[in-house]
Amino acid sequence: MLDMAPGPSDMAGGTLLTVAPTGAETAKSDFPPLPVTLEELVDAALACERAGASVIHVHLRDDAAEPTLDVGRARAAVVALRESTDLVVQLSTGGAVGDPEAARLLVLDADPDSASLSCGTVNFGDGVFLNRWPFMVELYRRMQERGIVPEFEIFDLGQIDAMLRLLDRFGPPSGGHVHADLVMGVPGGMPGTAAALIAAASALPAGATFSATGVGRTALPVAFAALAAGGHLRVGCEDTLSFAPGVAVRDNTQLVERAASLAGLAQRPPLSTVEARAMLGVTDRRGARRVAAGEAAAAAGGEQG
Ligand code: KMH
Ligand code: ZN
Repeated sequence: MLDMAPGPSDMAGGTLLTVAPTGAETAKSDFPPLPVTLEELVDAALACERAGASVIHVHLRDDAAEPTLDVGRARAAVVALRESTDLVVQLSTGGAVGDPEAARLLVLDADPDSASLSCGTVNFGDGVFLNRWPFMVELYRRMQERGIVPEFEIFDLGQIDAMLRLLDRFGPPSGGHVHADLVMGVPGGMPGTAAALIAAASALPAGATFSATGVGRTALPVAFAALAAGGHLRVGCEDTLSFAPGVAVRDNTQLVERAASLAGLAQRPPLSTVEARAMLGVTDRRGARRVAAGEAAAAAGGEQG
């Protein structure tokens, strides 16, 4: 008998795989595979793209491998990643715990495809990750003005209410699609459990999509729960340094490969970068720039000739 029942792939399509390769909280000296130079970042991005990633969530490091929000470095990373990969380039506006709001806003000047927008204040281990409402509004408005697609970072259930309030007061995000990333298992945030994931996913507005990442040992339970609930996956050394109990992660590619195989088992294989852009409402800024550059060159040629 033919099996005509819709399967998970019919219901939810493929899986968006985001890699978060670096983060701001782990020291290079504590975890040498962490990509911190531009060259290491691009190498990791390329390998992760080959393994199935379609989005890269980027935190920058300075020459001493310390977290930085330097706009020049951010711009260089955006340009280098666009030149070498087709990944959707998402810059973190979260930075490191304690980073000042003004510097976090300036990250948008680097002209990324997408940027993270954390939806509220949360205890973050021993620190406090501060995201005041007026700051969230400013980030959101600037992203709307500049055509930068936000990814709403949700660390706790109430933050979904803050996201809904942004949408309600200021209208849809650039690109028109709402995509949230559930960051679970942060000490102080929502736990990395299937129950918490279902509660958060159920609170999202109709038509929204979500990815999920489980920090530390919650990585696998969160990944399985996200796939079962029709969600997408974020993996990487920003969130996970242990591959299995007592076994350190080799590198970001290993985590993307594992996520891609889980997605394949769920009959929801990784989305291509083209499919990811379509889903998120991200326009290809490289294409726009190429067209603009071509038009400028043609106009200059016309003027000279
Ligand atoms: N480093 C965390 C305190 C983001 O990238 O937008 C915040 C963070 C969120 O990683
Ligand atoms: Zn981040």
